[in-house]
Amino acid sequence: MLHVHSALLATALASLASLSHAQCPFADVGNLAARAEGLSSRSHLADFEVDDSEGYMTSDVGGPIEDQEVLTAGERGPTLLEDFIFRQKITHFDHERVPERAVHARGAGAHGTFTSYGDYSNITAASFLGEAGKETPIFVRFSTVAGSRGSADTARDVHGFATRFYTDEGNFDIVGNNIPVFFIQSAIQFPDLIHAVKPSPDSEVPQAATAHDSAWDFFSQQSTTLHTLLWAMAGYGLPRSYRHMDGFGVHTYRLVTDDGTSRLVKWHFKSKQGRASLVWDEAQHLAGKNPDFHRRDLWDAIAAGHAPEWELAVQVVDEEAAAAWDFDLLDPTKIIPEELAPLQPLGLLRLDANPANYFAETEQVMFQPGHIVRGVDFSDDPLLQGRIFSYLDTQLNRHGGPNFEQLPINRPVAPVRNNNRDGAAQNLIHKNTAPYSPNTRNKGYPRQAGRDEGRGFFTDPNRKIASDSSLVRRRPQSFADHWSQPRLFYNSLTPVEQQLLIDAIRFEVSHVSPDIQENVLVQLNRISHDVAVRVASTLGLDAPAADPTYYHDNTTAGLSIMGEPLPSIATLHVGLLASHRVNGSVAQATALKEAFAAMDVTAAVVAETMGHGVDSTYAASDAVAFDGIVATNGLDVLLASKAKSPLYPTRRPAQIVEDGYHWGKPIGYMGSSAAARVAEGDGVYAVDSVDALVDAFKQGLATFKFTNRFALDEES
Ligand code: HDD
Repeated sequence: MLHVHSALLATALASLASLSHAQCPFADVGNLAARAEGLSSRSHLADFEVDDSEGYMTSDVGGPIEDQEVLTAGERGPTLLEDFIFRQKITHFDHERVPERAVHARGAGAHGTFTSYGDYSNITAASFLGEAGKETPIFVRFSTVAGSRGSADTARDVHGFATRFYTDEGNFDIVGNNIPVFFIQSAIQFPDLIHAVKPSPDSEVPQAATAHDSAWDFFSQQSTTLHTLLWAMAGYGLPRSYRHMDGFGVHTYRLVTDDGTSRLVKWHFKSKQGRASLVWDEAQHLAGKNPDFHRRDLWDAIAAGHAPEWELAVQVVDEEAAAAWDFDLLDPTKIIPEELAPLQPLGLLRLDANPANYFAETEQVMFQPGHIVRGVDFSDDPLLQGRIFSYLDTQLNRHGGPNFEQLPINRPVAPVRNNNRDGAAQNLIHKNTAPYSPNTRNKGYPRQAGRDEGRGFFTDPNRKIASDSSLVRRRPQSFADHWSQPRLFYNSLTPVEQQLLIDAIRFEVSHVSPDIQENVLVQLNRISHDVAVRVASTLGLDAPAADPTYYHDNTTAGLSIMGEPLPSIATLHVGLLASHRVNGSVAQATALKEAFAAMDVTAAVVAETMGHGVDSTYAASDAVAFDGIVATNGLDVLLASKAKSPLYPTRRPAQIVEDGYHWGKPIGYMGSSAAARVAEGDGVYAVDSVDALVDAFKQGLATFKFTNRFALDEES
C-alpha cells in the first residue's frame, strides 16, 4: 500500500516535471523530480509522517485548541493550574531533548538506496547481496567524534560514517569511520580515550579539539593511538565534505555463506566524488564563518539532485595466508594493505533524500555494531566484542527504555515477531496471549528460526576459539607493534602531506605542557626520527636519539589524498568576484556561472550589493565558501591595495583572492584583473575569455589543492 502511494506521487511529480515551465504550477520543476526520486528511498517512513498543511490545531489528545494566550483569573490575574493547554505545551517543551550521544554527537544524515552489483552468495548468505540490481533502503549518518551537538563541523577529528541497510531480512549496520583504524585495541579503554579527548572536567575547555594536555598525555602514554592519530593529523581529519571521504568498517568481520563457509573481511566505502581535504587554517576559519559547512554541503547537494555515491567493497582475507602477515587481523589499529588483499566491489550506495525531521530521523537513529543479518558475523576483535555491548546500552540510556527499535527510523522493514513485551513507550499491540517459548497455547509461534529453517542466524556459526582457552587479562603478543604501520602510513603520503601532518602536530603539541611534549617526542621518534626532529624544532626541544627498531621504507598504495586528482568536479562551488562599479563585470560573472552550470559546477556571483544577478555580497563572502575563485575583468580596481568601500570590511575582495591562493585553490583572473594577481604558477589562470577560464578550471578544480604553494621545511 505504501509503495502504491509513493509510486503514485512519483508519477504525479514526474508528469509535473514533464510540463513546460509555462504550464507548470510550481516554479522549480527540477527539484520536484528530485524529491519524487528521493521519496522512494525513505518511503518506509511514510506511514509516520505528519502533514500540517491544513486543519485546526489540537491538543496532544486531539481536541481543537488555541495556544497563544494562557487562562488567567481576570485579565491581569494569576495563571490557573487548570490551564491544561499551557501545561501540556510547556511540559512537552521541557522534555524535548534526549541525551546527546556521548561521542559522535555532532552529525548529519541522509536516506538513499544500496544497489547490489551482483549475486554474492559465493561469499555471503546476506540477502541484500544476493542478486544483481537488488535495491535496499539505507540511512547514513556522518559525524565528528569529540564535539558536542552544537560544535563546528570542521573541527579536526576522526569522522563517523555509520550506515544502516534496511534489508528484507532485518537491519544491518556498519558503524564505521572515515579512518580505517582505531585508537585502542580493547573496548575496556574506550572511556579512558574519550575522557582524555573531551574537554577538561573543570573548565569544560576546549570544545571539539584535541590540542590540550589530557589528549596528548593519553596519546603519548598509550602507543596504540599513534596510527589513528597520524591519520587524523593528516588530511583525513579535515575532509572537504562528508561527500569527499571514504568510510571503513574498521574491524575484521566475517561473511558466511549458506553452506556455512566463513571468510574474514574488511568493509570499505569508496567515495565516487573522490577524497579531498581542507587545510587547517581554512578549517579554522570555517569553524567561525560557517560551522554548518559539512551539514549544509550534504543537504544542498542532495536537494539539488546531485546524490552523492559510494562503492561498497570488501577485502576478503584468506585466513591461512593472513597467519603469515606481521600484524594480527583482530587488532583494529592495523590496516590490511591493499597489496595483500585487493578490494572487491559489491554495490553502490546513493544518498538521494534529506530527512524531513532532524530529530525524528538523524537524532533518533540508533546504530549498533550488533545489528547484523544472516550471512554476516563478527570476529574476535576485542574492540568489536565490546562495542556489541556498548551500543545497545547507550541506546537504552538515550531513549529511556527498550522500545527504541520501534521508532520509525529504527524500525526494520522486515517483520518483527518475538516475545519481548511492554516497556516505556510500547507502540505495538501484541495479540499473542502466550508470549513465551516453548508454548502450545499459540501453536508454538513465533517459531524458532535457524540456519536450515526460516533463514535464521546460524546456530553453529562455524567459528573456533583459540585452543588455549584459559582465562586471561592480557593482550596477545601479535598486538604489540604500534609503530610500524604509522610509519607505513607516513611513508605513503606525498612530501606536502607529510609536511601538513607535521604542521598539525606542531599546532596541537604547542598547546600542551613541556613534560607531555617530551613524551610525545619519544613516541614520534619510534615512528620516524625525522618527524621527531621537525616537531622538536618548533617546540625548542631536542629530539631523542634515533630509535630505529621500527623504521622501514615500505609504502602502500591508495593512502595519499592530495596525490590524485578528483574523479569528478560536479557540485564543487566557485566564487565569481564582480563589481557594480566595473562595466560588464556582473554580466561576465553571470556568463561564467552559466558555463560552470553546464559542468554541474555551482557558482556564486559576488559584488558590493545584491540585485541584478548577484548571489552574495563581499560583506557576507569569504574564500572558505569556495573551491575556486575567479576575479572578473576590471576587478583590479577592487583588488588594488588602496581600494576601500563602506560596503565591505577593509580589503575583503583582495582577501578572498589571497586566502584562496594560500589555501591552494585554483584562481582565475579575467582580462585586466590579472594586473592585481597575487602570484603566478600552477593553478593561477590569467585568461581573456569565459571558455578559456572554464576550460582551465576543469583541471584546476580536479587538482583541488595546488600543493606547491605550501612551504616545505627544507625550503625555509
Ligand atoms: Fe563508537 C557512537 C564509530 C569504537 C561506543 N561510534 C559511534 C558512532 C560511530 C562510531 C560512527 C556514531 C553513530 C551514529 O551516527 O549514531 N566507534 C566507532 C568506530 C569504533 C568505535 C569506528 C572503532 C572501530 N565506540 C567504540 C567503542 C565503544 C564505542 C570501543 C565503547 C566500548 N560509540 C560508542 C557509543 C556511541 C558511539 C558510546 C555513542 C552514541 C551511540 O553509540 O549511539 O556507544
